[in-house]
Amino acid sequence: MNLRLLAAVLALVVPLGACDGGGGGSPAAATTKLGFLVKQPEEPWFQLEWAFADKAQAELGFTLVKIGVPDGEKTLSAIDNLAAQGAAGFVICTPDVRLGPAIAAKARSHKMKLIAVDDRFLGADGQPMQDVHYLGISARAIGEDVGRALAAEAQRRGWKNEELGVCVVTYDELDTARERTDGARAALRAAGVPDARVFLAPEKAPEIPAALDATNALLSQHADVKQWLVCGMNDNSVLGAVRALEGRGFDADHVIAIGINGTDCIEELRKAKPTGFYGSMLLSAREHGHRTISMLHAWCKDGVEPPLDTRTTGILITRSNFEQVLAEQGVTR
Ligand code: FCA
Repeated sequence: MNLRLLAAVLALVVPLGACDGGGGGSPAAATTKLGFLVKQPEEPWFQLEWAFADKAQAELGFTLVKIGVPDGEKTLSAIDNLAAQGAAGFVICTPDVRLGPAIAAKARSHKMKLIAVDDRFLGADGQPMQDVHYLGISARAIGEDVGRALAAEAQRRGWKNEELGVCVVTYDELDTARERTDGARAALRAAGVPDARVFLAPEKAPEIPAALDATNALLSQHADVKQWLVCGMNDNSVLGAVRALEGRGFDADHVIAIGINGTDCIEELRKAKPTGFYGSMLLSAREHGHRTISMLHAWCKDGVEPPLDTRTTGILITRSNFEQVLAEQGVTR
């Protein structure tokens, strides 16, 4: 609590102090204001992106405005609001990738710079907007890592590829989600798991309750399966599936589930009694929060344009190494 308070106080004080040193003019005139808009501010992943953006603010001396944008209306009014405050640009994880053209047009109308993070904008033609600067994960490769890790652990336990079931919690509306689960499926196939053992559970939203519902529907159809592998687009999708499996009596000995993010499963991995949630691909919230806003800052302040497309990697964390890796990566203290 005290640390949080200290962080809040620093966030207010540091930008003014920092720009006193570098700007030359009055502090208010020299400070660049930047926005960071995220679709699900309640998700630990996005809270960490913000926390790393806060660090960049403290180091570089700009003013950061963080806004949660759960829907299209809130997104467009948040951009107007930023413009009214004199912001020079913003980083955004949009609540809907099809808002891309509207967000880009609004940024242009206000002469604001823009970087999309995590979820890539789609144009009116349904294709990624390649002219909008983007930083996201190497979704296919990270999904493949999940598939390989699932297959390796199943093999270690002596599970038979022809008998186990794979529950793939899909969210195909989002390219980065589809690429992740497609990658996992491809790696499982390459490891010898027959396609006929792979079952899809489409979730309505990338959230625990939606994944739980989707998995329950799937499990009703496959009551004969005794050992399950689980993958999905992120930790919450996989956690929902693990909860559904627990509801039907499947414990850690009968489930191997691997998430993506690594930030939304910390409590799960800390549980004294292991659950079916075996591990996660830890993404770099530092790159997504600190690097995006730093690139935006350099672009707005010094005219240094960032690369159009930047991709980040992941690291597998399990119960045996997560505390150490999370601490090394600056996710936990
Ligand atoms: C998407 C997901 C998040 C996170 C991010 C990198 O936005 O919804 O949970 O995985 O990509």
